[in-house]
Amino acid sequence: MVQAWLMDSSEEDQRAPHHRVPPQYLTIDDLKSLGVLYWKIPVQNVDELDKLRKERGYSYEDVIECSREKLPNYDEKLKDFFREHLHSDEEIRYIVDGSGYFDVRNKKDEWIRISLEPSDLLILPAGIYHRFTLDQNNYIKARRFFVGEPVWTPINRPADEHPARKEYMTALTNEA
Ligand code: KMT
Ligand code: NI
Repeated sequence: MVQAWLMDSSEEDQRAPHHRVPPQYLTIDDLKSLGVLYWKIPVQNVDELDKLRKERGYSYEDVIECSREKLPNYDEKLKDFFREHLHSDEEIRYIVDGSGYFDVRNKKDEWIRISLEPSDLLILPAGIYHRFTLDQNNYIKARRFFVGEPVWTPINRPADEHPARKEYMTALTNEA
């Protein structure tokens, strides 16, 4: 099962797990309450992925492979991924190889670390502050989905006045 936990406050090695002591895990429902959606879809289960794609209108798809060999401007890109930001659209990643961490802010503005591996599909809602890092395995390959023409632009924090942020905050407040 996907693991998610509250991070400690150490700024050291971003690729380390950064558990609190003792570890504090979160459930998929905890993630859901932040608008973060998760599915485990075995790589051979093409039908389930297809169904989700149709339901959510994901018309665009490509693949991103994060390794020094495969990702152009590797160092710069990884630095940008780890800078806290939001997007005006969902960020959808389906992991097919390797592993990595998506960090998202909870309602108390603490970091939650979500550990992803093959078969994990994660959807971050538009407007959530987040970041990504490789873990100590230093490799991930993911399928990216998008509704329409993709926009990958990160909007770095602070972006509290951004319409997507405002909408996200409203959705969070209305959530029970
Ligand atoms: C992103 O936007 O942060 C990424 O695409 C990271 C690599 S995909 C797991
Ligand atoms: Ni992002």
